[in-house]
Amino acid sequence: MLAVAFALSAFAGCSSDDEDSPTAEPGGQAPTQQEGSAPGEQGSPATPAQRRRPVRLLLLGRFDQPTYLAAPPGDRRRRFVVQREGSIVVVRGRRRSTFLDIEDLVSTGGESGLLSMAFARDYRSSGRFFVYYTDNQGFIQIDQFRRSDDPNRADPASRRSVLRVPHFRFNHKGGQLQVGPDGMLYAGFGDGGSGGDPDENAQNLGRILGKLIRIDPRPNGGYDIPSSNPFRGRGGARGEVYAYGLRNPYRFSFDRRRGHLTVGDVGQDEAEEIDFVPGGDGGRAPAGGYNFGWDVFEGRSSYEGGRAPRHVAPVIHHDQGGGFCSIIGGYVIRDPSLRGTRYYGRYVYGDLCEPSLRLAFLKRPSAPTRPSGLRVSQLVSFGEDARGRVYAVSLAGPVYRIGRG
Ligand SMILES: [Ca+2]
Ligand SMILES: [Ca+2]
Repeated sequence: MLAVAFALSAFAGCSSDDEDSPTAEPGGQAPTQQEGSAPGEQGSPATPAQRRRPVRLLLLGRFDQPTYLAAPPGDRRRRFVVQREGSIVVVRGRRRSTFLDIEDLVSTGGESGLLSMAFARDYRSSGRFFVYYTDNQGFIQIDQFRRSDDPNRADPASRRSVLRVPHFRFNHKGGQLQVGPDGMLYAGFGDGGSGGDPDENAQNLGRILGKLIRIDPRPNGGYDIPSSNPFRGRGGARGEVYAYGLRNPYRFSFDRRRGHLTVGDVGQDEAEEIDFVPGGDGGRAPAGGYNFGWDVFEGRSSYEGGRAPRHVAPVIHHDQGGGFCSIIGGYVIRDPSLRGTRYYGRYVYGDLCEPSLRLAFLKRPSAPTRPSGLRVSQLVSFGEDARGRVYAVSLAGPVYRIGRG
């Protein structure tokens, strides 16, 4: 259902360098403090008084239809905010500038736009990063770019296509890129759109749509398929496939400490779900091969019937009757400054229509979940920076850090 609310939100884009004073949070509860306005927020050790401060939404800034936030590994200072129409803003302290502008390449109808980015594990030396967007034909495009000589600017001429996937409907465009604990690039693709997966992509291992894939991008475009991929070499299957049976895995992530995989798979008319697979020893990525069930199942309910081999049922299932419309998968919180709070080690997630951010204790077969008390309207994503700090992104403009303030 992501499309409806995306479309409703399209006119609500906000903007400008509004960097002043605490701001009322759009969900309507306590005022939100500007990030960095309190001593200790920008890196100096927290005093005992600061450690007693409540966890709140701290405003990083307002952006033009932000869709995502990320940071290069080891970069403790900068945050990169992805904007739907096709630009990336680099934020360093109170300053911000345009890192990349590819608005001429990006389409923005329906659930389209520039939807995420990911930095290569060796970004410091290679300058390589990846973007996920819908192109002017509505096809899904993953590109590689490189940083320019200026660390706060990408080189637009460095563009290389990694992967392009035809897609002919306005919805279920996927949108997430992650560099996993193994350094490989993971991407999530919707099932091709409409309702009920009419092309039967999600259960078809021969198609990229309705999947998470794992690839190893080559330095100058294209990619290799990792030898460890679960379906590599199997007849009729695409070797890129890492997990399948997905409707629209709009947001997924890995726990930076434990390697756990979590996927927020947007539901049809009944259920919104979170899928969870524990990480391997030493925080390795899960091996792959999971079938998350669509369209044999929607959430925990039977949908179209048939067989779903290797089915991994969701650990969290919300009925849409409860105000949920499009689940927004988040992150396991590993922000060291939140140790000792009920946030640390919990998985935070939310929904585009239901503004209450939720915290879950991840376990199989069912994960207990409760409201966090924090609210963000038009929630469109979470993000994580190099220090493990977690952010909530509203398509209406504000980007918040979940922190003490
Ligand atoms: Ca179907
Ligand atoms: Ca499922």
